[in-house]
Amino acid sequence: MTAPESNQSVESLKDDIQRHVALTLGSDPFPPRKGRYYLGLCYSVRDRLLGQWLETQRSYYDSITKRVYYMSLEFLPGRFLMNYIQALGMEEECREAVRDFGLDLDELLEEEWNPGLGNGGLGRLASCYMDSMATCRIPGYGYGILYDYGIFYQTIVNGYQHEGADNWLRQDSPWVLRRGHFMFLINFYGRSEAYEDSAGHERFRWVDTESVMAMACDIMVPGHQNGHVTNMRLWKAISTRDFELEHFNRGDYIGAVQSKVESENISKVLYPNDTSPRGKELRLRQQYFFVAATFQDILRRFRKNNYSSFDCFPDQVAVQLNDTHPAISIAELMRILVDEESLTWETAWTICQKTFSYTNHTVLPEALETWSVELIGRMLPRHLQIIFEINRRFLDDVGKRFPGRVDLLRSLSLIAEDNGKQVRMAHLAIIGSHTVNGVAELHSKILKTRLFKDFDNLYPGKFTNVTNGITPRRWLMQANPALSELIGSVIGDEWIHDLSHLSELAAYADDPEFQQRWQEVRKRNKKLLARYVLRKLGVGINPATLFDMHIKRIHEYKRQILNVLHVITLYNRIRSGSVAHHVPRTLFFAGKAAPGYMQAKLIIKLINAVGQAVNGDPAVGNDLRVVFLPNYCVSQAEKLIPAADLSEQISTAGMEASGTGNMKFALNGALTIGTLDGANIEIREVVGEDNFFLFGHTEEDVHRLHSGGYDPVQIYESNIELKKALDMISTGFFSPEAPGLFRPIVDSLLAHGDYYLVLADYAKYVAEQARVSKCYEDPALWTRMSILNTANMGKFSSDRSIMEYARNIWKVSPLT
Ligand code: C3B
Repeated sequence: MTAPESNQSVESLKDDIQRHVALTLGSDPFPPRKGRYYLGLCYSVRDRLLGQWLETQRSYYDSITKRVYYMSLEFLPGRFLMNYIQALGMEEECREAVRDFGLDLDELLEEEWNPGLGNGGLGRLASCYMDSMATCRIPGYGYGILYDYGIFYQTIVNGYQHEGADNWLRQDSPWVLRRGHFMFLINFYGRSEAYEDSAGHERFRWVDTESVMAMACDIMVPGHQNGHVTNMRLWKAISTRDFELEHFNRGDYIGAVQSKVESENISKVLYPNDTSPRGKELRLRQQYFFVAATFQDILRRFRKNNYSSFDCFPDQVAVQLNDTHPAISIAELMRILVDEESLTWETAWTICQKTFSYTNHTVLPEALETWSVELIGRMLPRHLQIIFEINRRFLDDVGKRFPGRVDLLRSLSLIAEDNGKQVRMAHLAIIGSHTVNGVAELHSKILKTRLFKDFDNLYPGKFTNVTNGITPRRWLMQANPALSELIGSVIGDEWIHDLSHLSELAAYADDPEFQQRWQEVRKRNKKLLARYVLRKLGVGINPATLFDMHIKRIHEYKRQILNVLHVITLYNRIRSGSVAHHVPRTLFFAGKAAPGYMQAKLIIKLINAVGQAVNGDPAVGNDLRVVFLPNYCVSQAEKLIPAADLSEQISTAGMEASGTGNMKFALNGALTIGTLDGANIEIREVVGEDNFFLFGHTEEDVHRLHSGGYDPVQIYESNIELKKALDMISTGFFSPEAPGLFRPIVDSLLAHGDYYLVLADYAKYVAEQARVSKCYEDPALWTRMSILNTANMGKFSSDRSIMEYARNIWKVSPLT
């Protein structure tokens, strides 16, 4: 008698796990140990995916299809193991197999380190998009850098952020496939040399360069149960032989090793500055390194198809620039086409403009990348020449169309002159691309009407919007199995592929039985989180309280301070007994501050100090708790979000380009308290005004207040509760050991003009929070609102975003 198929597959999986433990890891499979069996399972799952991956890559070649190159200096994929298991539809099988060894799958999953190859939203978006490209069968690749050290590991010591090294590759990752045979030479420095070609034309070549090799390292990104596996290719810097030889010949052994190490530094570490680039030489090297390697790979594939001319290049290749980080691509493609392929400037430029599209992710002025002309000229001399030539032709053209408008030339130029000569990378990206998009409707509107207004006039139709999205596979199915199961039990599983199906849940919003099941799931998730917090922090929290979460990078524009002021206000009300009835809350904060961003680091200290005061005050009891969870990352978000009641999306209007955390919360049934900013606006539109807690000044108000007349001191003087909260911060109530510690925070709000308009929004925020509490006291109402949030989030699937890019920008169709 043959065993049923499932038994067979469980048995063969078990064999594979043990085989890998013994033969791949060289470990004794007995007794089964967690760490080893985790790896054995990884390799066994990977084996099952590799065939599909090879098949997918082959199908690209066979169908000679146009492919998308998603270029991003950051990716935040989160853990892979469960993602692969679910993509292959083998969760039950895996659970059973490891159970037979006396192990628990959920515990094994916790063994995996998060690849922290990104800072925050931009990197996580790139990973959601990879997931959707695979699931929607859009032919393409992700390209980036395999950093040895990802975003730093955050610990909190005495309330302060400490940064530790994130050596995620210390133990080889089972997911990274190193391709020693895909190596490209990357040049830097040297000079541009003019020469005459055989036809007597003046041409240029880049000579006397220093070089480094880029080695391809691949990570598979599977679609959901569709056999399609997309490749994410990350480059690692490897020193070149010549480089070493030069020193060896001089007998300088140590020098040879040192220069090897120095050249490999390029892919050593991710820059940890979210939204504010630092003009560091190594960062520009990283950008060009990954751009040059990627373009050699693109051209290798293009040539494989034996095209007779480059004219059809844009029919084969679409390159998406994820922010300006890869914008040097435009000069690089021009260099290849003009210098190496001998195309005319005009032909090359047409090809460029048809190939590139650019996504802008922020309007914060400090975040717009510029590189000094001096630095580019030294590191990439030929590229600087090309950038000047692009600019010369561009300004010529503008000058002809708008004679006498010197102001316009100055505002559009690729070169800014006010602060030493700087190349504006956003301008390069705009003029070298056929399409520029923002990431939410409001943000795209700001690009057109404020930041890049003159460009929009110049190129009508070039600017467009693609509202961000998130993958429902990771952010609902994987992160929230209990809710997924409940949803599946009433509307089936089609939402996994087509999130608009969630709308069928709306019919159950008032159904008492469904409401009860919904509440039970949410309660269970909150209990799981409480257990996690107890384990991690040793702090007990009560799952019956309102879970209020503010988790994202720490930045003044995200206004964690506004939240803290509300917490202090609640604290004061509880202490003074001025609220007859208080709805108990637990405040969750998590997020990293850029290591050099002192104000953000002080905010972390303040959150922890307030937490210490509140949590330790017997007068408060269980009514208010504040926890700061260290080392926020994708896996931690997956634990927090399904347990949230309230999602804090309280940035100054106009400053958060989109946000994607806001979407993850609403999808999981949390209600949002938020400003009219980024994608909040569109979330509120779909979930309905009644199911969203709105407050605060609009983007236009902000613009007006910034133009003059805003007086935070007057607000401070006239609001007793606000004044009290601020005075407590500034006089050392939360820092008795160093009373002046938090002065810089209060100074930024009072003495320095409160640029982020915290005080301007305080009263409305506190009032809206009171409405939150009131609604929470009515479980039937709250549950209805929660169900309707989930039900209406279909629009925010990254599948929808990716299909918009594919149709409107890349002009590619899904493979059949
Ligand atoms: C972020 C923005 O701050 C978010 O509003 C947005 O949702 C995401 O990008 C994705 O579009 N962002 C970032 O994480 N890093 C930057 N350098 C710029 C923007």
